[in-house]
Amino acid sequence: MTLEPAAAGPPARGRFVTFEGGEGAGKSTQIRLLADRLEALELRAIVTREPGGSPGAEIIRHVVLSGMGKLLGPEAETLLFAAARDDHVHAVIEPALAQGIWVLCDRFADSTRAYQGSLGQVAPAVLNAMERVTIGRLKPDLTFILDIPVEIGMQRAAARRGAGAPDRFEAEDIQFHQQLREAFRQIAATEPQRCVLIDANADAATVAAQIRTALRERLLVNETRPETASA
Ligand code: Z5A
Repeated sequence: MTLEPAAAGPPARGRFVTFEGGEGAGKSTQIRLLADRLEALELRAIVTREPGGSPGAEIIRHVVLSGMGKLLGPEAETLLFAAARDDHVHAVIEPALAQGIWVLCDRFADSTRAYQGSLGQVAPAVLNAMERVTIGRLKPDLTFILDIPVEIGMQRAAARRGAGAPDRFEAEDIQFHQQLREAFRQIAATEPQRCVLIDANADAATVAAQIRTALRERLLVNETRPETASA
């Protein structure tokens, strides 16, 4: 889907929905299913991801997932994620929302909080400062945190990867992934208005049904008419 020029008069702002969670939780699968659902409801939506989502940020994605960012140390690696986010927010996310387009984003600032904050031990003050610069007051309207036992998520990711080499984060040990799961669960518990914890240890259709229910309840999406009431 492409961004369209704004029509006369300001359109209602689009909704910003993010998907978070550990390895192999099924974020990409669920984001595609939700995009199809929104399209069926005649809601304009784009699917994007972090790190990446804009040409500049995709270059940085290559650097961090190759492991080169790790060599620079936790704070510098966090700066790389922040630089990617800054480009993505300004080039893609904000313009889409301003045109009334929904933005479905595979990972966002909660991933920095979990991976670089809880796991990488980058200080909250540093993360706060980077958020002020990159996202300002932008916050997801709704965040789905896909929760899955670590062993199952890692099995799914390994099956999808096949003979390919694990990336910088996939290569971390099981303890890292267990702590990561806890960090995401903690975010969900701390911000229940914004976050919905989804049991992702089920078949894709069952997980998608949980997501649609939460979307209906949280963002008042009317599934019987091709339009949405505002929350
Ligand atoms: N990172 C960071 O450190 N800091 C940041 O600020 C940000 C990111 C933004 C990006 O990785 C990495 O960057 C990420 C965190 C870090 N670390 N890792 N690893 P990525 O974008 O390459 O990948 P990912 O975001 O971690 O996603 P994923 O692990 O690749 O998977 P997923 O999107 O959650 O799952 P999926 O691709 O939908 O499904 C995985 C497989 O399982 C696939 O074969 C599916 O067909 C299958 N699947 C999906 N759902 C099901 C169900 N329900 N049942 C059975 N099988 C299923």
